[in-house]
This record gives sequence, structure tokens and C-alpha cells, in this order.
Amino acid sequence: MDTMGKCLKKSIILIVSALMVLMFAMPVNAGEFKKEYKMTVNVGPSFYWGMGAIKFSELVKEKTNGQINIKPYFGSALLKGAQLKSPQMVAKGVIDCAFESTINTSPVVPEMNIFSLPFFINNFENLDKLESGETGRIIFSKMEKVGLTPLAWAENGFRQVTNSKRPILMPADIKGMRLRVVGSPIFIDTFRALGADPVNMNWGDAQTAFQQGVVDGQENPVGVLLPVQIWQYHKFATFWNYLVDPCIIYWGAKEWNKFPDKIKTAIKEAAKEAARFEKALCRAGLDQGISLNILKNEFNYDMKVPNPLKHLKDKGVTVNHLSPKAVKAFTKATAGIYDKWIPKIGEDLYKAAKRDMAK
Ligand code: X2X
Repeated sequence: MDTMGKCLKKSIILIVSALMVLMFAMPVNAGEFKKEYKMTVNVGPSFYWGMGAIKFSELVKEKTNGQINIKPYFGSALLKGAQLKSPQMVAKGVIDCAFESTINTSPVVPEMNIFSLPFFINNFENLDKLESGETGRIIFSKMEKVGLTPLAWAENGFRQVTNSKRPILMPADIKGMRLRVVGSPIFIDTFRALGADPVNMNWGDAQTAFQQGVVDGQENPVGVLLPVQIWQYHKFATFWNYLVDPCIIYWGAKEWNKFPDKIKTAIKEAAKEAARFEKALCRAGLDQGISLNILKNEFNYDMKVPNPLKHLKDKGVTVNHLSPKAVKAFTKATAGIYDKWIPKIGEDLYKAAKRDMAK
């Protein structure tokens, strides 16, 4: 080989080695990921649910060394407020992922209505049994079937009713009350069965409806009641745990399946950790100190409102609980909901839920 040839060979080797060094120095799979992954969240960033969504995106960024960047879009902004459309949009890949309520996901996964059966689940212990049991597994597998990859159970919480008229202690008290409910049909059925006048409305419109007094009341968990300062509109709250609204962090399956295993593991870990934090926020002051301890010990987080019931009372809200007699009366008044909805939810799932709770 002449000197020119040797020189060329050397240069080629040098260039190739430099390129290889560069390739390894660059983050693995760079360029393979989107600049931004869109996440839909139905509420705002000051809600416990919204804080959980922020935590999730922060943890994902941290655990993937900045390779995956999730941007939360609050107030269902990507859906112009149409909260019940989120699961279709995620399944289609129009939205990448969601930190979403099971109520809002129920149009695509009707099995999720199990959580909306009135006076069925009633407490955190039962809910935990369902999520970690057969019920949770069945629901996750149903999600997979419609193109959604579930990552972790989070929470909105047990829903409590508030209103501007009178304390709700017995079914007679709710008769004729105009109540804002989510546009999910089981809610309309339940409040009609109670003789109330339910109006379905997206969350984005609900707050104006409270302000303008278009409705007499509504139902939502404390994590929603506190940031909207419900005491400005409603002076009566009944803590009746009549049904629960878990959240699920999920991804569109098509996109999810493209991720390398390392990224999948990192995102899943982030989802579990964010969900643990967010659930604790939602339960703080409602579960005999368990969640307050989790927040302090695992997340070094001091709860701003450690006692939500006391907070509501301090703001002038009359807070009531149902007597055992009242629970019986409300259960009886809503018995027809089971006849209509168990066939839609699935008899097998209903039985699985009962078995889970009996454990
Ligand atoms: O719309 C509601 O009431 C809310 C905020 O709780 C849900 O997204 C289900």
C-alpha cells in the first residue's frame, strides 16, 4: 500500500472510532423517542390528582435520564373538556397517556362501573382488596384488550355529596335536588332512583354551574372539594362513601409496545411511586394516620390540610355521616341499579369483587 493509501486507511479508522465513541456517549436510543409525550388529566395542578400527575412526569424524567418527557395537559385541555373521551383518544394514540379516573375510562371499559355501584365498596380496605385482587387483574386485562396499557392504580377517592339546601341524612332529603353529576349513565340512573334531578356536565363547566347556582349540589372526593373551595357554594356535606373513584395511570398500547424494556420498567416504577404518593394525598386524614405517615416518611411531605373534615367544618360546612338506618334506606332505594348494571359490568366481575372483599 502506498503512503496515500495508508493515510486514507488510518483516517477511515480514526473517523469510524470517533463515530463509535460518539454513539456510545449519546443517550441510548436517542432520537427514537418523541420530544414530548402528552398526558391528559381531567383536573388542575392544585388538585391531589393533578399533583400526582406532576409527580409522575417528574419521576419518569428522572428514571429515564431525561429520555422520556411527559407533559400533563390539565382540565382535559386536549379534549376541550370532554373528559369521557380520554380513553378512546389514548387507545387511538392521539394522546400518549393518561392519569385518569375510572369513571372517565368507563365508556371504553364498562367493567370499571363496578366502582360506581352505589353502597357497594364503602371503605379503603375493600378498595385495596379489589385493586390487588382478582377484580384488579380482570380490569387490567380488559384494558389491554382495548389498547390501553395500565401502569398503576392511583385515586380520586370516595365521593361525598355537597349541596346548598339542607343536610342529606335520609333519601327523602335528596328528593328534587338538582345535582351536577359526571356524564356517565350510571350516575344519572343512581340519582334518578333517589328521586333527585341529576344534570350531567363536564367538570370544566361544573365550577361555573356551582358559582351561578345553576345546580343545588354535586358529588366529589375531598381532593376535589378542597381546591375548588366548595364551602363558597355549598354549606352541607354528607360523607357517605357511597362509591369510589380510583384513578389509573395508563399508556396507549401501540406506543407503549415500541418502548425498549428498560424504558418500560422505568416508567412503570415511576407510575407506582407517583400513585403511592397521590393515593396518600387523597387519603390523608381519612385513614387513621396511615397516609399522613407515608407522606412524611417516604416522601418527606407535610400535608397542608391534614384533617379535611375539620377543614370543611372550619370553613362553615355542616358535615354529616349516615346512620346505619340511613345506609339501609339508601341501599334499598338504589337496589334497581344493581339489576340494571351488573349485566353491563359482568356477573363474573361482580362475583370476583365480592370474593375479594370477603377475604
Ligand atoms: O368530573 C368529576 O366529577 C371528576 C373531577 O371527579 C372526575 O373527573 C370524575
